[in-house]
Amino acid sequence: ETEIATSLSNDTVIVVSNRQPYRHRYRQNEDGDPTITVDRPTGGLTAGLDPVMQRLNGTWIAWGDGEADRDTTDEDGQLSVPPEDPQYTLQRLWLTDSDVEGYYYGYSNRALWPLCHLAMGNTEFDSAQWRQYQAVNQKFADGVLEHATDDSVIWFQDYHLACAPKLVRSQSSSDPFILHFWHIPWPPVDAFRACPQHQELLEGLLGNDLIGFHVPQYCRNFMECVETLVEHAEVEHDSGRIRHEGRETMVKAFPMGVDADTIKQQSMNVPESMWQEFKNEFGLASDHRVVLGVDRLDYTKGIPERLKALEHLWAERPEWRGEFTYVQKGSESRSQIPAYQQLQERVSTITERINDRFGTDDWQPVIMIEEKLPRDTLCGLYRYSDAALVSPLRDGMNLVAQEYVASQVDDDGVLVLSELAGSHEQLGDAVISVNPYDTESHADAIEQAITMPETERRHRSRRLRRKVHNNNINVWLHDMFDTVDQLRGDGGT
Ligand code: GDG
Repeated sequence: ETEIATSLSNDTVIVVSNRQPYRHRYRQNEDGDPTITVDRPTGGLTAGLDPVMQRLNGTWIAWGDGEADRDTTDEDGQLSVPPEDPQYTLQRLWLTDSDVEGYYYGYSNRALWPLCHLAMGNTEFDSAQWRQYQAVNQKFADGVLEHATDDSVIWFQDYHLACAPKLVRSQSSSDPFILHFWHIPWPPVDAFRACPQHQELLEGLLGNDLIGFHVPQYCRNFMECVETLVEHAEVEHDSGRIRHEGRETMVKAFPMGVDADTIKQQSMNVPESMWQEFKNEFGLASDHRVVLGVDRLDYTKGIPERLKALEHLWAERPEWRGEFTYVQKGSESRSQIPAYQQLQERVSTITERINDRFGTDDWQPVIMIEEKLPRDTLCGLYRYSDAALVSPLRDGMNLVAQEYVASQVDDDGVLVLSELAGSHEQLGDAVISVNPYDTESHADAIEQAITMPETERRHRSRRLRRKVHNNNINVWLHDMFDTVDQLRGDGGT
């Protein structure tokens, strides 16, 4: 049971995110007639929050997209969800194509995403896109203003909505509690000050009562940015309290977890025969070992670096050729953006090079899977593969690492994890740690993973699973809403 925060009564929570938890689409049925289908939430956050919202009967505000979405909502853009058993309100906002281009594919993903991941070479700070980002933030704020009351707890998600908290704060006639969770890293001040809009972004976020990041280092970076770049802001580093324009904002780390019990159950339900079918489908011998990677095709995930480490291993230690196959589940992402197209080309080039260089008639070293897999297939891949490589160059948390751990119901898989991922803070002492930029030691780490003795594998896996279960998504929600409770108490509301 997900029991969160005592003072939250029904109807008070308003979640605001770019993506919606339910999406409608027109499809043709067997008779060729158009029917409307609904996509269930699959991502970690939407899947984790949906049951909470069902219990709290709140409102979820998000970008509605397309004809079927319009046709399933009332004239105010509202719909009760889940469709078969309505529990809370989904409030859809409509964006124009130009809004989406400027706000989503523009400022969010060409400026903020690379900036926060320190991929400075990929940043574009375009003033027209910035204006559209602000305008769309105003649309989200307008959506919130229609629902907000003194009792509301408004919960913004992520980097798409940095300006909205201040807009709501300054335009609302009521006094809601405003909370923001930032899912990606916050960069050090030396990098952040390069952003021409740094002042507005920081002030936008200071409209919140509470800002959550995954790890303490991102909190420290944020506080240092405020201290250096916002005039008259007072920062109390130890307590995480910031005073600005007569109000207080609290900054705190809440390391996000996964729904470990459900993942465990799903993995236990995947029979070994499914794994054999999977191997057949991809031409792998039944006794063949598999090393796995699961990522969006994003330049922050360190995929070329990982492939180069594998190439180094097979080149320098030929005894490993034919011994295992690397399976990369790589979902296409944000392909309208040139930096993503370049990354996709780089990944294909290196993959082809490795397969040409070492492949034989009965062994293909690297297999790429592009299609989105159903959740249980993914859990099967996690469970039955021999090791997983999670090597981001920078990553807010990385849920794949935690999902892999939660799926190890046989306690025999090994996780190789980048020191530069947020999840390394919690899992670091029981994984094989790598610096993905260091090709030689990265290759050593992969070798260590596939040669690890059984007793050590079991020992590490048990420790990791305990950590992932002890810090699951419910614990994350509890911690955050406990803090909300305390702060609301402080403010005397
Ligand atoms: C951002 C931050 C932070 C992947 N392929 C399939 C599939 N997935 C699912 C995974 C996992 C999710 O996608 C990816 O989550 P990550 O956390 O690894 O990465 P981002 O997408 O970059 O997420 C990140 C996160 O927000 C949460 O705060 O951890 O740092 O960048 O859940 O399982 N799911 C299915 N089929 C696939 O083929 N069903």
